[in-house]
Amino acid sequence: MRTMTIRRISILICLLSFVAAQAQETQTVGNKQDDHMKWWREARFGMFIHWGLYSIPAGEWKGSTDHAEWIRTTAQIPLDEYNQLVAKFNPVKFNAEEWVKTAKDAGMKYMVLTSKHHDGFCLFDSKYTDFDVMSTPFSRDILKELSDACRKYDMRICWYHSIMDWHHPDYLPRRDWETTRSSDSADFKRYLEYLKGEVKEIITNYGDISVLWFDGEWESTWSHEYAKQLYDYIRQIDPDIIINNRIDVYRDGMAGLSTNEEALGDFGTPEQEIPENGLPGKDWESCMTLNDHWGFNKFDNNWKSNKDLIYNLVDIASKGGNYLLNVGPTAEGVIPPQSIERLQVIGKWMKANGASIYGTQSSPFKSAKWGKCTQKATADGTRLYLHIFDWPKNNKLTVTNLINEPVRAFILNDPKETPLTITKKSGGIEITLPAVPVDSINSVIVLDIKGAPQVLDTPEFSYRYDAPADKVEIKLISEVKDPKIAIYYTLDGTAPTDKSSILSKPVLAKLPVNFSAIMFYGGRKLGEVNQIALPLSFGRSVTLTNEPSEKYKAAGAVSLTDAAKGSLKFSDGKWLGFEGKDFQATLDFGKKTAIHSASFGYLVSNKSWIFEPVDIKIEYSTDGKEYKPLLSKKFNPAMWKSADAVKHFSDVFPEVNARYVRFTAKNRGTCPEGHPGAGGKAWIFVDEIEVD
Ligand code: FHN
Repeated sequence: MRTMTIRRISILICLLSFVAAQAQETQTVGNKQDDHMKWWREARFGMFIHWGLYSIPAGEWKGSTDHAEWIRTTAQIPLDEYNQLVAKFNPVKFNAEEWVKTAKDAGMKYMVLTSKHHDGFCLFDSKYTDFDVMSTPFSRDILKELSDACRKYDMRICWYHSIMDWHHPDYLPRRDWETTRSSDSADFKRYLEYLKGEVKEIITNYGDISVLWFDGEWESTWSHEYAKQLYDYIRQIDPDIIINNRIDVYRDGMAGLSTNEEALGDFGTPEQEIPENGLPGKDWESCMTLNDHWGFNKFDNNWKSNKDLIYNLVDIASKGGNYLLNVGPTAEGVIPPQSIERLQVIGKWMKANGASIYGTQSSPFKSAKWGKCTQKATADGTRLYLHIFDWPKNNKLTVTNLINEPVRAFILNDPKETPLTITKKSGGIEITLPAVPVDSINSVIVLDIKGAPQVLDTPEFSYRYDAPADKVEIKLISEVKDPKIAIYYTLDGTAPTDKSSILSKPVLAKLPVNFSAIMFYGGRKLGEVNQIALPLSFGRSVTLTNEPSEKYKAAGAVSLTDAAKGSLKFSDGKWLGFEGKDFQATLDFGKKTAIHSASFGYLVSNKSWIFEPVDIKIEYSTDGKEYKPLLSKKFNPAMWKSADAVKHFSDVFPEVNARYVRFTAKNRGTCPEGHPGAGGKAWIFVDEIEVD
């Protein structure tokens, strides 16, 4: 039994700070030549291209169909068998100019092609290896044709180059299943010289190259020392070429940002994800696929929607990043039509709204209920681009938290720039919009303001709880110095006004609490109401019958009553996972307490092995020995087909006096037949047990 008694919980809610949110000039990490990043920061949007021998099998190998650019490894193809693909590589439909025009029409400003992926095959004529495109029936230098086409259409050309190389005899380590491929004579230092030779070829034989996009840097044989040698070598050849942070060994996985001050590289590389918040002072680029694969997989029809793609582009720009969107051409050299269709929709939107992306800076707002924001400094102030995905019902767009004097507002793609009515309302600036959205996905409203943006973010509060008292102290995180700012609050969930209690010192509130606060600036309401709702069970002592899994560490039993709810990411540290074991937690109020409702959170993930419990029981006791039933529920065993979801089982019951409340969830034990994990242990992930 493991009891975690909460002595003190201090939770950060959200931030009040009077920030003159200047258009943040992003400073680079690891590279002081800011001017050489200028074009890249203004570009905001590029095309990634994964193309090579792996495009020939198109994801399929001996009956399995989920492969792509990793196929040599994921299908464990022996080298001599994989090398036979060389004789089959003949992309007769490849037309570099068509590819460039596709990217340009999509609004992309640069293209990053895999000159060599992990399989070691070079799409260019290399004097250091015959494992290159010149040994194929195609026998044309693809990097030459693409770089020429890019220059013709004023598109910047960049190369992706893999450090990891599953073909070169000197690269180590071998794949662990390559038991018959000797590594006796392998010499990694000789491989580094080969790599440097190739890199020199691709940045000197094809004119001005804008970015070197390294990858495959994570294996134990690569080091910061090798990275430094390669980096310095490149800088001697081309001091201005932009280099990503995957040349070095400090990338923190798919989050993609460097974790060490000495990390080399000009920008971070989040992959298949967008940082939750902006990264002030850092250059970064999120690379993402259009479906689920980088290299062409003819079975993968899980294409992202146009709305999601445009949302990603705007979300990334609103956080000061670049969007590198991938295409995986076929073995014939054709970009799949489903990719083209989506790129054309994005291009149409960019044609009308590109000014709200190119050369913009990140949003001055920490968050906004009405949408996303990008900004550009103007001669006498700032142009805010308000990206509206959900058109306000009454056609009134209220921009809160902004102190600045509005100058004018109009619809970005209105060539006449017809002024929209602006009304300064209590709570913010209200813009009257047309009755219908101007764009089916994302309508952009221009709001010109005087000066640099001055934003008052919604008040941020912390709260702490001293067990076993049932009171919680709520206070502002940072002192409010501006006498024009006043914060009013209520404790019963009603909307605060300037007639409510004024927040002048920490508030001691009895649990459960429903704290609501609103900020006034110069007598005018400004911003959203911020709420903190804490149940009676918040911060209470919890004892676990079974140990949670070490594999997905959370804060332990205390995470069950800390008011922080897990997301769909079960590995976010907010869930307690139990592999093949039942879950049981006993909450102790420290004394008999009147209760009337209970809630229990759990996760379902059909792609993983996380199932709904077989059943849930909630019981109560006054002495911790004899328990009586409160609530229970059985679940349908076939639930694993349901989509990923965070679920809550909650209900009310006739009021009882309890000191202990026990939550039990029965694990389904093993994954059922037909499930991807058939026979494996089933998981239960739980979070936030609540009692009021
Ligand atoms: O292993 C590669 C993968 O094949 C693909 O190239 C992505 C794109 O950035 N990078 C690596 C996975 O992080």
